[in-house]
Amino acid sequence: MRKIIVLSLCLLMLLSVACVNSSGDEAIITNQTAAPEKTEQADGSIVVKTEVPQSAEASEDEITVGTSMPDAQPSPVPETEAPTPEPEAETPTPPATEEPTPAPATPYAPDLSLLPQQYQVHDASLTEDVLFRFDVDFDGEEETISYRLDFDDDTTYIVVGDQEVAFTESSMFDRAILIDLDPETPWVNLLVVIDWASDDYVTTEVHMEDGKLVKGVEREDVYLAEDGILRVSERTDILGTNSGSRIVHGEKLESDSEWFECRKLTKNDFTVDRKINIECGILLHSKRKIKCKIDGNAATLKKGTYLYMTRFHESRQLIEVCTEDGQIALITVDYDPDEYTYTINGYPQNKVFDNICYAD
Ligand SMILES: [Ca+2]
Ligand SMILES: [Ca+2]
Repeated sequence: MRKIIVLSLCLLMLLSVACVNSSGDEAIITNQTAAPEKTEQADGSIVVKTEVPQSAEASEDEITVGTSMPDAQPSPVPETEAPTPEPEAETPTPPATEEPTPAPATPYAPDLSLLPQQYQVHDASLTEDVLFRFDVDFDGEEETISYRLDFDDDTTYIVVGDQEVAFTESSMFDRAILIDLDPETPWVNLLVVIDWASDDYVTTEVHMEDGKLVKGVEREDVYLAEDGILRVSERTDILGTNSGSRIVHGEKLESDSEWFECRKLTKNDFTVDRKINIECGILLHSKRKIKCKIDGNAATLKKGTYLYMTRFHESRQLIEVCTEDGQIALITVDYDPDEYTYTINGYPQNKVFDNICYAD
């Protein structure tokens, strides 16, 4: 019994000490695990009592001890949400009554699908004729295009409507081509081809601009090829009387190519017509070796080669030839003004080929 009393006193002392410590270090121990409390039962067994951990709310209150915190603000009472008004039915907006933008006026143009047209003079003695009827200045009125000749003044007059242009010292009016060379200009073009001598053609572009009949550029022999493409043919005296052509376009009758293409020979020209082509100087026979370029490399055509010219450069300083066996070669050409002749490898061309022919 005495032993029990002593143990009880000891426990009371321990509890009082623990209470003092817990009130002094309240803020500190809240984060520590409290030691389990042991109680000895009457039968001598010891019961261990474990403290239930304090709630987070209590812990928070304890931590705030001694700390200056602002007074807690009352929680705002949530306002009752006002009912969302039903959206009003959308009133259809009437279409804006804007003035309709006038579409850009489409420039008037006559039926250009009727062009090109070509008139070829067949009887040079006729001085009055109708070449074309066409609205050449897009004013809705058709003009008559005709011509007349003044043999006393050696002048050809081209008449368009109530206006005319004169070609003085003109040997012969040969043909006219009515064509639209530029879709941007409100007029069509008349190409007047005059033969000033024997097959020396000059083509002049004529059109009606701002009510006036005006002359434009001049070129040599402009004609409509079989495929309807406009080409210009030019003459040359290189390797005889030859001509070549290239495509022209626009009102300036310009070309994209620097080369004039000559007539290409067919297999028949090398077989059936071979002899006559040699006699006419179409197939040339070389009397000496000719320095040239083949596929960009320096080469030499042997003496006795038969060839013909396939192209000549607009500078008249370079020609392309094709040999009888199909080789394509470029030959440099010079002009000797003292001898009025072209030279090849320093020799007059008639010393290089033995059958050069001239037509006039
Ligand atoms: Ca007109
Ligand atoms: Ca035009």
